[in-house]
Amino acid sequence: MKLIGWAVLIAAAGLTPAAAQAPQAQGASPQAQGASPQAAAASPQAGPATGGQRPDATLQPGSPTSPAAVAQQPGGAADPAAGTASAPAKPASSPFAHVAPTPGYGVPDGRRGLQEQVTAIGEEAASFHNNWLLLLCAAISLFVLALLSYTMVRYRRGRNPVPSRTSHNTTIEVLWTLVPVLILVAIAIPSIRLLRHQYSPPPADVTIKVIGNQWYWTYQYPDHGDFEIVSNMLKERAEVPAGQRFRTDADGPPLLAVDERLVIPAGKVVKFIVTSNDVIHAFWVPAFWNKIDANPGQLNETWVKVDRPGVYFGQCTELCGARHAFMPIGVEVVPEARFAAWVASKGGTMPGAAPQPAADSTGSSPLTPPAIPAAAAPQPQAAPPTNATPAKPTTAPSQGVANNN
Ligand SMILES: [Cu+2]
Repeated sequence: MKLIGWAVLIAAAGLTPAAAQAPQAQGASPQAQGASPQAAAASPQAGPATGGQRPDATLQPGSPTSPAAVAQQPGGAADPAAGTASAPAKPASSPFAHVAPTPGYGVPDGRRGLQEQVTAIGEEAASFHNNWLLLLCAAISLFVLALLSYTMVRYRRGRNPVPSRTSHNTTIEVLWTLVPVLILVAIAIPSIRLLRHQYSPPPADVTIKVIGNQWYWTYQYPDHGDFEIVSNMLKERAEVPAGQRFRTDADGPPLLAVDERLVIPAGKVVKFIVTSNDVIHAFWVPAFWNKIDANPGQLNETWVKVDRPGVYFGQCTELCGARHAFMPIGVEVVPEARFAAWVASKGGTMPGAAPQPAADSTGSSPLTPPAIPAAAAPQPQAAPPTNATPAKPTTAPSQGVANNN
């Protein structure tokens, strides 16, 4: 009996750590929930605790969930596995010199109203809002206020002891039916025109897959060697251990600056395919006007064409959990030559470059799957020869083609 008892104890001891780790690794809900009240009030302290279990905990179940150590700083596709070492991330991204944001563009600066728009759609929408909708709303409100005031004063009981018994007035009834209809038509025409422009994108020059995660963003560049960028919010100097990267003014304002920006070329049509790995997030960059939900299991599409190089910040705009407020979006628009340099600094290739990206070519040639990943893709994808390789192209390119139209 004693032996059996010991055996049970040992078995239990062996099982417990695994069982205990599972919930932490998955959602980290116990830790995150516990820390969340503090996190909301004082992001710094709780930040490392919850932010730490982001990619490594979910992607690599075996890795030690050392939250404080993992912290931020993924440094792109090459680094996530590194996990605990945050210092090496900096050298990886340092060859490409990022620019500082320009005040007044892409950054909230205390002004009221919409941010300065840098896309054609944004300009059209902002003009529609500022020069038409707002004026119309103001005019209607003032008219109704004036009518009410006049009625209250002119027809008050003291001045008008015998009320009118009028029950019908054809002219007024026609007017108060017709005028609202005309107003709605006057709103609908520019509104539908704007929607048409927004949802009939020109052919995409660059396609980027945007993935929301609790609570950070990943950006994949399927046309450029299929590399991936992991983007986390930068914390303040006092919030990170010595030696780790913290936010500076060149990175951007607090709560918006990120360690890895989403970099896109200026003057090109960039298609964003937006989805999520866990819950519903929303991708929103105010200066671009676009806002679209990132739903798990669904590909949404939006697009931008930004001519003005610069840095533009946005945020997740769907309440997605304890650290929803701490997953900003930083977009850097760069001239095409600098975009190519940035792609190269991330280990990617430009579409025209000598080694053809694997994602595009495998879709049309499932017969020779092993050769292409071996030549082009530095990813661990190369291992599964027949099953995994065709699976990926069939989903990704087919969506791309369908969405191109
Ligand atoms: Cu979110």
